[in-house]
Amino acid sequence: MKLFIKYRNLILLFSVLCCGFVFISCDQKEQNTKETSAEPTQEVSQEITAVPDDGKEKEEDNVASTTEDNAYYENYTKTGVLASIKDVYKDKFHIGVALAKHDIENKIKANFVASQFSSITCENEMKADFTLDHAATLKKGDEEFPVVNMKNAVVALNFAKENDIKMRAHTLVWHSQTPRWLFTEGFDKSEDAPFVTREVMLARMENYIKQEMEYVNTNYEGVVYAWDVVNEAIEIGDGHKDGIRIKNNYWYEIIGDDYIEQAFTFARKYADKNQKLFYNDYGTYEKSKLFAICELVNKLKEKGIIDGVGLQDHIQIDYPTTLDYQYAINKYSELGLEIQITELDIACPEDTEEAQEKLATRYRTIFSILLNCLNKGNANITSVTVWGLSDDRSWINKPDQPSYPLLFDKNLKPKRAFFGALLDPSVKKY
Ligand code: 9MR
Repeated sequence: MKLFIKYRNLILLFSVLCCGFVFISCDQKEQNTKETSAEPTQEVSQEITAVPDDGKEKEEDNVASTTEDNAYYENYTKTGVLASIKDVYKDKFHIGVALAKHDIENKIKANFVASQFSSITCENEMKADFTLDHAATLKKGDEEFPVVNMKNAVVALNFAKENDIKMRAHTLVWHSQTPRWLFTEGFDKSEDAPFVTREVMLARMENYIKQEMEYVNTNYEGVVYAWDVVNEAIEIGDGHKDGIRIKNNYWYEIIGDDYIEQAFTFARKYADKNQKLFYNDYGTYEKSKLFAICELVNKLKEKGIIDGVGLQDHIQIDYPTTLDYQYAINKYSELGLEIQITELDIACPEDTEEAQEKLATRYRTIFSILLNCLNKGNANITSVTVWGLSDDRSWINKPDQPSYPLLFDKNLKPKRAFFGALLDPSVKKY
């Protein structure tokens, strides 16, 4: 205490100088952003992390606010002019949407997508169930060569190419939506057909990845910017020491522990040099899963075969907590790779005004966190994709269990959630 009194003036002077320096740096950074970003990109004020009295670092006050100029909701209600979310975030990250082929074949929806999104993902059409051609594989008669046919994905690929929209390719290696015959001797479809050896399976994996990437990159150069190389390979409950999913996972059953690394190695070999390779998963904020993913990704990073982590973010209004969500983003950021939010939706079982207003606030919170992490240089977030265009098209909206989790309603009218995602001042902060 005595020492403190003795040097009190010195400490005060030092604090004032430090504050001044931080203030000038932030101001400078904001100036730089202003210079490079064209309207209507919103400005975001960065708030300082609060440290509570007990000295433990508290949840960040993730409040990114907009200025009055960015009153998107007010403007929409007065003039009917709807802001474009992709334009609002154009200097930050891609704003994407998952689409089915029939969404794109609908002209009204397609035009709307082109006006609002800068990235698309096939909701199903680039999964192995849709890209592998059994008849053509049998016809070819090569035990190591499952034949890929991208006919289900061309509608999306053409749409992206024609409209200068980028694509996330989802997904190459997954335990789900992959036909069992891919793993059996003679590509046999019978239920009890025996599996091939590890060597044959590795050859099949390479040929499968090679064909798909070469097809996309030859015919649609520059369209795909990110590949979900491996999807959902961590399942803590399965009991593997590294958390690898072992149940109902034929890739693991036949190839073994290194199937993930093998997939990334092949993907790196055939990807275009500008394309980014992602590990993608859900429940990424659950602690043991989070640590297992970080371990896995770190190993892949050391080998130079991964560029990013895809956080699916099928979340709820009150789960995970903001603190856990923020913690997870911080942890993944420490990997020093890109982060993409790949499948965002927020389950909301009610369509009442009150429930939808809460949803809007939740969207606002999530986008605030992402934006603040990006703006502070803590996280290299390059893309945020919502998993579906409108509530009626959401995978969680089922006839017996409705949900209204997305940004637009079935008539493509913007919901309050849309304005929450824009950090509109009319949407309450949490
Ligand atoms: O939205 C997709 C739905 O149409 C499919 O029926 C389902 C089948 O598993 O897959 C859904 O998408 C999933 C995505 O590919 C991976 N993460 C979870 C998504 C929601 O289940």
